Amino acid sequence: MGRKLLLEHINVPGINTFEVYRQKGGYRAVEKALKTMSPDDVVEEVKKSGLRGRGGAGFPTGMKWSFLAKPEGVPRYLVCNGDESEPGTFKDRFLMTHIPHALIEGMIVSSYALGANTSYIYVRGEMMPQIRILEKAIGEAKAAGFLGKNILGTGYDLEIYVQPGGGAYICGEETALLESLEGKRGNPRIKPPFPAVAGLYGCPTVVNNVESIAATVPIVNEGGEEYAKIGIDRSTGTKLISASGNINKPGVYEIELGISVEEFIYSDEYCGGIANGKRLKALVAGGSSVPILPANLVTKTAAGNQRLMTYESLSEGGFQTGTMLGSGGFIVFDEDQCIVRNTWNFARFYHHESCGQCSPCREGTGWMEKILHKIEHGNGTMEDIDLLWDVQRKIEGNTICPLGDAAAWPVAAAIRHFRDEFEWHVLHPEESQQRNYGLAHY
Ligand code: L3W
Ligand code: SF4
Repeated sequence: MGRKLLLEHINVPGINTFEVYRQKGGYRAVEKALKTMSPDDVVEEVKKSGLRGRGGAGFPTGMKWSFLAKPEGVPRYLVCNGDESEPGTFKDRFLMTHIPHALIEGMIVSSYALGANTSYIYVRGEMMPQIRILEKAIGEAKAAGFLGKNILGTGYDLEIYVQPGGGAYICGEETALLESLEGKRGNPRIKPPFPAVAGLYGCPTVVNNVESIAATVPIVNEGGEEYAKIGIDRSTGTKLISASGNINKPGVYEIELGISVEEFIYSDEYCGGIANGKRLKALVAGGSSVPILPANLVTKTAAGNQRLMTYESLSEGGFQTGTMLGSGGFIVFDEDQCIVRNTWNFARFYHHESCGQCSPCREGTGWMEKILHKIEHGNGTMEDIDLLWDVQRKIEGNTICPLGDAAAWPVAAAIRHFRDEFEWHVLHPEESQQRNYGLAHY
C-alpha cells in the first residue's frame, strides 16, 4: 500500500469540516510555518522536496517561487489554478470537494512563503458546489483564527477569495486565467514576462495548481527531504491520478511516483485491470493534451525498460515512443476503442476551446476536426491522412500558448502509432458509416 499524503483521511466522516480536519492534525503546517519558520525557510523546504507543478507542465515549484520578483512597496499574489477542464482530469475537483481544508491550509502556507496578503482560488465556473464548499471552508478557517488579520498572533495577514471561472478551458492557461481574474476575456498573454515578474494587475504573481498547493502541507509538516524520499529521479512525492476509460475501478488515486504503469492499471489497489476481460489497446497517460501510447509501449518503453509513473519514464522515447505525465488524466482504451473517433473527439474539444488569437490554432484546430470527422465517417481519402499530418505540424510550436501544441500532439501520435486504423476507415467507407461505438468515457 503506497503512502498517502493528501488523501490519507479521505474516508474519515466529516473530513470536509474544519473540526474533523483539525482533529486529524490539520493546520499544523500553518502553526509550524508561521510560528517557527521564516518565509524563506518555507521556500527552501519546497525546493528540497523536489515538488513539480501538478497541473501539467511539471515545472519545479520551489524554482518558480524563487523567481518571484519582490520590488519594494508592490503587492505580490498567489493564485491557485482550480480551473480544471482537461478531458480525463478530475483530481482537483475531488480534492476540493472532499478535503477542502487541505487546499486552504496549503494556500495559507504558500501565501506566507511568498509574502502574499491577498490570494485567489480560481475555480472552474461550472463547479458551483466546489465554490460553495471552499467558501465555507474559508469561513471556518477564518473563524478559527487561521485567516484574516494577525493570524495566530504572528502579525501575518491573509485574505483568500474564491473566483468562479469564465467557463472556458483556456482560462486554465495561467496568463488567460490572470486576464479573466482581472475581469477581462480570458486570452493568453505572450510570455515573457512570466507571471512571477508581471502577473495579476501587473504585480509579481505565482500561479500554482490545486494539488501543488495542497502538497506544501505535508512538505512543511514532514520536511522537504522526507518528501523527496518518496519517488524516483526528479519525480518526487505522491501524485493524484484521475483514472478513467475501460478499467474496472475508475476514480482518483494517490500514487507514490515511481510505481509501474502495469501495477497502476492491473492491481486491485488502483484501476483493477481492463473492464469486461478485454485487452488493452492504448493509453492516454496525462490528459487529452499528451500523445497516446499503443499497448506495446504502455508497460515497457521502446528501449525495453519498465514504464513507470514518473515524469521521466513516461516521456522516455520522446514523442516518437513516449508520452507525458501531464495532469495525471489517465484514460485507458480497450480493444473496442476507435482511435480515429477518439482523436476526433479530442480535436473537436480543442477547436471549440481555441481562443482564436493565433491563426495556426484557430484555423488548424478547425481543419483537424473536419478532416478527422470526414475520415471517421468513411468519407476520407489517403491524401486526407497526409493533410491531417501536415496541419498538426504547422500548429505545433507556432502559437502563443500551449493549447495549440496540446491540440496537435494527440493527432500526431494517433497517426504515428495507428495509421492503419486511419487507412481502414478510408478503405472501408460503408463499415465506417455504420460504426456506432468505440468512444471512451472519461
Ligand atoms: C518564471 C521562467 N516562470 C516557466 C513557469 C510558468 C508556468 C510554469 C510552467 O502549461 C501544460 C500545457 C498543457 N520564469 C519560467 C517560469 N515558468 N519558465 O513555469 O510553464 P509552461 O509554459 O511550461 O506550462 P503551462 O503554461 O503551465 C501547462 C498541459 O499542461 N496539460 C494541460 C493541463 C490542463 C489542466 C487542467 O485542466 N487543470 O491541468 C496537460 O498535460 O498542455 O503544456 O507557471 O510561468 N523562466
Ligand atoms: Fe488562443 Fe490557441 Fe493561440 Fe492559445 S494557441 S492563444 S488558445 S489561439
